[in-house]
Parts: sequence; structure tokens; C-alpha cells
Amino acid sequence: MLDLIDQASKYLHNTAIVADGHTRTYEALLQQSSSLAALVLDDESDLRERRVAYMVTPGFDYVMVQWGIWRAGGIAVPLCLTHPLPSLKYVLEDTDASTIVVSPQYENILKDLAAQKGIRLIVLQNELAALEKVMPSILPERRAMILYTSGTTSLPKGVVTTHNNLQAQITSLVKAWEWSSDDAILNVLPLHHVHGIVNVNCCALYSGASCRFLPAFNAAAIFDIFTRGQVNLFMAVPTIYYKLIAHYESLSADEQRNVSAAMKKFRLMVSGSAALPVTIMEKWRKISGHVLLERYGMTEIGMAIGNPYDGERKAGFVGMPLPGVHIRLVDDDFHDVKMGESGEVLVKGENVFSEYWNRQEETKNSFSADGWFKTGDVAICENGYYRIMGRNSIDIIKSGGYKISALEIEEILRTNPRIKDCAVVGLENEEWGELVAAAIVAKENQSIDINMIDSWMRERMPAYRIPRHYKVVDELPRNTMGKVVKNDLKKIF
Ligand code: MCA
Ligand code: AMP
Repeated sequence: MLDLIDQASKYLHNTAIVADGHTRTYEALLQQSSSLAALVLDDESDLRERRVAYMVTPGFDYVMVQWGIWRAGGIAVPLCLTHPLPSLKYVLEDTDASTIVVSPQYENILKDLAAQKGIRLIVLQNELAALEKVMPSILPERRAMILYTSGTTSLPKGVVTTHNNLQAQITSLVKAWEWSSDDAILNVLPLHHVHGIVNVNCCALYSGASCRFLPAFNAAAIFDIFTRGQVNLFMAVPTIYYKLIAHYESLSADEQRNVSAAMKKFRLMVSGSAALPVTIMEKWRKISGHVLLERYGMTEIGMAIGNPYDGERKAGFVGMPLPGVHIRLVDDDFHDVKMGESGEVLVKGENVFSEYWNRQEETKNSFSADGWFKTGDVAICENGYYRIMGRNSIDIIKSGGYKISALEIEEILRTNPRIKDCAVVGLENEEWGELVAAAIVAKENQSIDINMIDSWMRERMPAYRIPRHYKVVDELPRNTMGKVVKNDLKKIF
């Protein structure tokens, strides 16, 4: 997103990143990302959209690598830091990555795989030596990033955004939420999804603001940063607000007073990635003095709808279309529904992604004939405010803010030699939004040990996708067509 990088020269001496006790300026980001670009380019002049994957801890190096890949003309593919090897392998193979950049602690995880596949592995050491190289000129239509999202297919799809898409996603939020160079935000979100990458990192850095990182989510460390007055903005998923409230309730009265007083000075607090329960919104208002700004987005479109920065933020609603984003609600025949009726959310605008990586057919099917992206989410609009009612597909689960495909988990479970059949559903849960649950039918003469299945799954999937409830059943509830009736299945848990 080269405009983002051009912007940095306006704020050379501002603090860009604070992480691991180090403070780094925009000047350092420009200088080091240029060296990284020269390093990945090697003897070439332009990466020409080659995919560069990176597994780098949140902080200066993460942003430096991302910017370096963009400056060299590559497509940035951030890897999840907690994915087990099979998931990482899938992304590297699907994108056909030519290079992987890693923080030293991830070298051992990827070294053999990289060697096997002939992928160049760059291990970040200390500061990069200054390398001079002329950077390629990059048109905004060029593809910039691939993020993986689970959907209604059994395998995750790579969502491709161009520099232009990212620019539109960032500028829409910078305008709507009045970002400025006086802002300072804390980022505790994973950096392989839009929420952490675009809404927090890119918006902050586009504005000349500073972005502070924690290595992982930790409620006590977050409140510590809040009470030191080090940030004035915070954005998170509902599960994080739930966990922060739980931690707050465990504090002494004095500590609570300190945290509350600090939070009252914030400029803005935002929730998104999953529906914000009204109970969490209300509790948070009591302890922080903030009415959370709830917004709605998706990997394919960035942010689309948000409650107003100035104006009423309605509990249970996600607000109005964000700047530059067009929204329609339609019925099954793609006709606009009447005001107050529910319909599928369609989105158009420069913010909308270009394609699913190497999946032409799925890309085509995800747009209407006249070019509107079909989100699969159902909403109604009342007095100009949109309310998300649910999703078209029961096979998409949202847990901890992560989108999870029930079909993907089923596919893996079915490869277990003891399992004959299975079905996965999401169960409503206050903390996680939904919890993943799996019903399993054993193969004849096989017994199922749930603990064994759990460990077996953990080698194959990240923790957030692991079923939290299992039930061994004789058969799955099916309709007359033989299809599993997932709503009936939910009742047996
Ligand atoms: C982790 N655990 C879970 C789950 N995840 N249990 C049930 N359901 C889950 N989903 C368990 C772990 O197995 C472990 O328990 C314990 O919780 C702690 O695990 P850990 O991985 O350390 O979890 P955490 O660090 O406490 O994570 C909670 C979290 C995380 C911080 C809320 O889930 C998170 O960062 N979520 C944000 C995801 C996000 O950014 N989504 C945006 C994508 P045990 O030891 O027993 O196993 S959506 C997006 O980008 C769109 C565009 C949008 O609209 O924003
Ligand atoms: P992802 O594909 O991981 O980006 O997740 C996008 C999905 O998260 C959307 O399609 C919605 O189903 C859901 N989502 C995001 N924000 C909200 C919100 N504020 N309320 C309800 N659902 C949301």
C-alpha cells in the first residue's frame, strides 16, 4: 500500500512503533523496510507480485517486513503465529510462496519445509544493514496482500486485495474515526487478519500516529498500558472485551478506580469481527465510560458499516455505510428488500477485494451479475441503522472473533481412522460468541477416546478451531434427503 509508505515521510520523527520496550520512528521504518526490500529483491528489480510469506512477531519487524515486501513489488502473505505446520504448509503451497521471512524463533518451524520446497528462507537477525536499491514503481491496481479466510468450502481461501483496495479501506476508516498524528493505539490482535492489520496498524501508520504492541493477549498487561496513559484508542473483538471485564472484576476497588479513570480519557473504543452482545456493551460502558463503537466488516471488504463517531451508537446495530462503501439488502432474486425487511448484505466500492487466489469460479460466484459482493450475512435496516441478523450458512462459525468453517473441521475429523462420520456446529456462548462442537460416529468396533481425538486435532488445527465439546452418537440427525440437520444437532449438546 504505497500511499501508506509515502505518507510516512511526513512524520519522519514521530514515534511509529512501540514494542518490546523499544520505540521506533517512521524514519527507521522507511530505512529498514527499504533494506528489507533490497534483501528480498536480491538481484531482481521487481518481485512482480511474487508471494512473500512472513512469520514475524508483532512489532517493528512485522511492519518493516510488510512494507519491504510491498516496496519490492511482492504480495504480502502474513502467516498465523499459532498455526500448526499443516496449516502453514497449506498457505505456502496455495500461494506458491517464493520467499519466507521469519523472526528467529520461527526458523525451526519452517526451515525443513522451506528447504524441501526450495523456498528462500530469510531469518531476521538484528538491525538490517543499509542496502541501496532503486525500488520498482508500483501501480495501485497491483495485488498487495493475501489473507486466508474460512468459508462455505472445506479449505480456506486466499483473499487478494490490491494496493488500491487497501488504500480505500484505510482512508474510509481514517475519515470516519477521525484518526490523527496525535493518536496512539494498542494492538493486541493477531496480524494475519484485517482487524489487526488494516483497522489498527495501517490506519495508525497512515495517520502518523503510534502503534504499541503486546506479544500476546494479556488482560493485566493491557490495563497496565491503559493506566500509564500510553494510548488513547483501542479496538478489539467482543471476546477480548469479555475477558477484560472479567479481569476488571477481579481487581481491588482502588485498582478498578485507576483503570476506569484512565479509560475515560480515551478518544475511541471500537468493537467488531463478531456481534457485540448488549450485555458486554453495557458492562463496558459502566467501567470505561465508553459506548463501544460497533462496526461490521469482512476479510473480503474491509470495513463496510459502522456506528457513528459523533452521534448515537445503537446497541445491537452496526450503524451506517462507511465512507466510500455502498450497501444493498436483497432477497433471493437479488431484488432490494423493503425497508425494515431482512435481506442479504451486498457490498460495492473500492474497498472490495479483487479475487480469491487461484479460485476463479468461487470469485465469480461470490459476486452478483452486476458486480456486488455477496457477503452471506443477513441484515435489516431500521431508521438508517443496519442490524446483522445472522448468516446464510450454518456452516460458518464465529469464535473469539475468528471465522471458522464447520466443513473444514469435519473434513479433518473424518481422516481419523476411528471416525466414521461427524458433524460440527457452533453453540452460542457469551465469552467466545460461539463454541465449536462436534458430534462423532465411531467406525464399527472402534471406541472413541475424546482426549485422544482432542490431542490428535491439536496437531492439525490451531487452538481456536479445536472443538470444545464432543459427543459420540450412534447416528447423526438427518432429513429425508439424508442431509445432517444441524439445528437438531445443536439441541443434543
Ligand atoms: C482459544 N481458546 C479457545 C478459543 N480460542 N477456547 C474456546 N474457543 C476459542 N475460540 C482457548 C485455548 O485453547 C486455551 O485453552 C485458552 O483459550 C487460551 O488460548 P490462547 O490462544 O492463548 O487464547 P487467547 O490469547 O486468550 O485468545 C483469545 C483472543 C483470541 C485474544 C480473543 O481469540 C483473538 O485474538 N481473537 C481475535 C481474532 C481476530 O482478530 N479476528 C479478526 C478476524 P487451552 O489451554 O485449554 O487450550 S475478522 C476480521 O478481520 C474482519 C474483517 C472484521 O470484521 O474484523
Ligand atoms: P472474517 O471473514 O473473518 O473477516 O469475518 C467476517 C464476518 O464476521 C462477517 O461476514 C460477519 O459474519 C462477522 N462480523 C464482523 N463484524 C460483525 C459485527 N459487528 N456483528 C456481527 N457480525 C460481524
